[in-house]
Amino acid sequence: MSEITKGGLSRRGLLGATAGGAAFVGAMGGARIAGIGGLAAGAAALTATGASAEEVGGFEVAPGKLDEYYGFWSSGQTGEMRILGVPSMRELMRVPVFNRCSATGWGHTNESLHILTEKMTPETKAFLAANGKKVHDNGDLHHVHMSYTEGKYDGRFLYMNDKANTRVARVRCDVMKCDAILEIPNARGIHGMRPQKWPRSNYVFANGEDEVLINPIGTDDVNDGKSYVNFFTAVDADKWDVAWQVMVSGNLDNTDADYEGKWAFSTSYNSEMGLTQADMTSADMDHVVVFNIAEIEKGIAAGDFKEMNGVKVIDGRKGQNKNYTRYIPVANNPHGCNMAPDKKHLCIGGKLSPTVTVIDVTKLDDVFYKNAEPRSVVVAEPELGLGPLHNAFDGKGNVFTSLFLDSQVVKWNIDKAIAAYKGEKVDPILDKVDVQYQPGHLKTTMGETLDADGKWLVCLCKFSKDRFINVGPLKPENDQLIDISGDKMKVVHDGPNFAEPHDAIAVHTSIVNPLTVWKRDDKMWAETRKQAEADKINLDDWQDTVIRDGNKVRVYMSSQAPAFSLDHFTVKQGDEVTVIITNLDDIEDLTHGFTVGNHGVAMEIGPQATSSVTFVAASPGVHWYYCQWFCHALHMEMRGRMIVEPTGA
Ligand code: K7E
Ligand code: CUA
Ligand code: CA
Repeated sequence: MSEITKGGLSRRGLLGATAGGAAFVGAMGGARIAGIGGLAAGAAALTATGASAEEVGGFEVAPGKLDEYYGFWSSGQTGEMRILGVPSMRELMRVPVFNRCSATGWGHTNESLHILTEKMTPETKAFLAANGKKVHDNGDLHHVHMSYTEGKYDGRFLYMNDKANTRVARVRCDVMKCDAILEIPNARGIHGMRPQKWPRSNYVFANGEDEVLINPIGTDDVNDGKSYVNFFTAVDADKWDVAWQVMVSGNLDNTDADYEGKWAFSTSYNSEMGLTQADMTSADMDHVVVFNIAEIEKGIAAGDFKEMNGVKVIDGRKGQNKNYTRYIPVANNPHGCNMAPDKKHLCIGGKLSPTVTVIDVTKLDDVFYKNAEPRSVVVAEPELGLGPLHNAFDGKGNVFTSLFLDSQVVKWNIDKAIAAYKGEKVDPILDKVDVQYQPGHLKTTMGETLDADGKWLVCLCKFSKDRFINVGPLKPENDQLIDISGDKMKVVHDGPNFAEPHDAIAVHTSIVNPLTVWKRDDKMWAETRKQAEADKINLDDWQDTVIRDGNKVRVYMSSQAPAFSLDHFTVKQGDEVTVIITNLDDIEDLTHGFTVGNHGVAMEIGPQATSSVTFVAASPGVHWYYCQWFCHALHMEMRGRMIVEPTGA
């Protein structure tokens, strides 16, 4: 366990991809971190820049050349989704989802507010109203996954969770914009999230991590864990509503689904239902909950549910003697939950245990229907190192597991682990490589699909410490690229990243084909179009009309580089002003913007898109508006005046 593999140190041409970077990098060769504490001694090896692409596994993508994979990254508490190129690790785009965005106006435009508020619980609406807000300003986006058809990515949608405010969201892959958000009732802290893999992503499964009082506060003892439950949610991915929920014993951490459409699985680190950390880690064993999809659907159809806040809830707690759930004991405080593309093996990261538990999902029927002992499905439990969190696959029977405490990635073989579990004298571990430092998720190219190709591994390290020039007490994280095409893993690139990418997927470019220009009739601005039709405005044509409707004023304008159709408009102090802009440019990469000075108003208007924003013109005077996306040689001159006449004038 304490063995150190110094895989490919001399080949770490860390600055190979950066232009004119510092001359040397202190590559922490044999350095590892003991626990989360200090940095162990490690003689800094000096690595020269400019290693050739061949030497470092061809990760370098030359200027003008394109990546082979789209990397879709979460961003943790930043609340957005990011698109990176793999293997270049170049950040290509940020897609605001749960956060607010200064550049695009997400969380501020009427179109985004519609998406952000459409499926909010009454409880949240009341909370926001009491706090003078329309939307939450933050989110905690841990997991991003693409929609599947028959176990393969189908390029339709990306789904993601918000742990902070108990939501799931969807990003359209044709335009790479969020088009739907759903707050999950009953549950708290949606953490683990996966789309169904087979036959297609009819469901998006979403875990509640935090415990919820069963009865209204004041009814039971709030300091007794027995007063709490947790919820597993199946979102109907097409209707974008909750299909059903299952009430479970213990909390839920990470989740995955199988490749046959039969099961979903969730790890639980708080089977104790403790309310303090000491209590949550007190037992020897926790469990993985197995959800039997067909039985749950049958139970719902047969009316075996309780309606809670408009959701059909099945009772799948321990001791129900029904076929909705089974609880499989695993070592204390498990974390990652990853289904191998061999369709057979589910790998559970031990976290507090140095092992990964391997479950053969083809044996689950016996546990549900033949009373087999729950642990009979465990076929391997290799000891891999300290702090195993997540698992990734190469499609060749091997697993890559992140070792948080050891700061390593371990490569091991499932068949060998099964043989060792049976008592054969084989070592399942094939290789270990140091990573810098403390890895969480790690992802292989196409590794969560039947197309796993075993080319690249991205390891998302929580700490970067000495890997980059010091930017102050708050450091970036370090997303490392590892070449896994050979027998030995090779770390080939360091990628600083801002708070806090937990997870990522890498999807081959052949699967994703976004538009370059919006379609004029896109449903993103359907509500705005309805209003325009009522106002007898043709949004598809040049518009420069100001419509007064009591103290509501709607300003319709279009944009074509380098001008807005209106170089000024006049409103009265106290008017509620809605500015609706259609970008009539239909050229690739010709985005305009609209910013009103000193009004906190800014929005993006993509080519052929319509965007709108509403505010109260409270301060009399002349306020300049301008285009904030560089669009033309006369971009600076693309501006105009909002004249606000004082009340009584
Ligand atoms: Cu391990 Cu939220 Cu997927 Cu973070 S979780 S690492
Ligand atoms: Cu239009 Cu800048
Ligand atoms: Ca526990």
